[in-house]
Amino acid sequence: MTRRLQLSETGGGVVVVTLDRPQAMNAFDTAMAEEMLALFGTTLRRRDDIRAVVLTGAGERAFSVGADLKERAGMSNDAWRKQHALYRDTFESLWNFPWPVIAAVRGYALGGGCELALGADFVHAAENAVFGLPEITLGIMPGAGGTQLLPRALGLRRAKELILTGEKFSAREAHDWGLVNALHPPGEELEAAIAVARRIAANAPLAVQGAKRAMDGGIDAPLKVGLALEVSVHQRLSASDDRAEGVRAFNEKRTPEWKFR
Ligand code: CO8
Repeated sequence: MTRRLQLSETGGGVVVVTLDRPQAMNAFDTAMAEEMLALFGTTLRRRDDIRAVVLTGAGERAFSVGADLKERAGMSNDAWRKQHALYRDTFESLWNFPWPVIAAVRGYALGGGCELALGADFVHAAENAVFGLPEITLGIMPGAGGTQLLPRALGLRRAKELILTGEKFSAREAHDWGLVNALHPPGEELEAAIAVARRIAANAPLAVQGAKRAMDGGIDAPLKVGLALEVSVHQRLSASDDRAEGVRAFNEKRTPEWKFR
């Protein structure tokens, strides 16, 4: 079976993961979900040279159009439930990934494809990107984080309108509403995302992981709980070699050499 994901090492601790089914607009079938779960749940997690990941789709037309509706045609309820459990595990492995994940979106990001972008830490998009959660038009509802992540990205009232109508929205709207951090001419979004990933990867790795953990863990907690989480993560960094190296390098006017400890 052909591989569904391609890995490209760009150096500097940044890996690009490409959904590689352009003939199917990078639709997610079971095999793609299994590969992604293995990648984010195990393979990339175990590598000690990773500092940031860029997630993108092959071809001009789509980041991903979500679940493969051809594979799903005629699926029994039981097979559907099992596949959805796999999709959830796959997305959990992305949500819990310890390093920043940046989505570079060109073309359609629909259904699970939109949820994939929502599950990344942030998104850079081509001006031609089209987003949407059309599940409701298919007799289902978003089930890979969409009902929770879209309201957090856009606000509840706008998310309700989009999810309950299933209507698509443009890259410009996604940018204006806060889902997309930056827009680029089509074809330039990937390099832009890699450039941001490289800037992140040049920072102290424990500090990057810690800041991400504090933001993700605190955003839905009461402020006092979030602030307490920040202190506890910060205290662990205070005892790190890289904390000392950062200040030393500043005063010696040189680039720090991080040890990840
Ligand atoms: N699955 C399988 N094939 C697809 C999908 C899809 N999701 N979307 C498009 N295709 C196929 C079409 O069937 C067509 O194939 P063929 O050439 O063999 O007929 C080909 O791609 C081109 O599609 P169109 O002819 O429709 O091209 P258009 O330019 O007219 O339209 C669209 C492109 C707008 C993308 C349109 O195809 C469309 O609306 N597709 C459906 C998108 C959709 O509804 N996605 C949501 C799926 S449900 C879901 O994702 C639930 C998430 C589950 C958990 C997370 C899993 C990742």
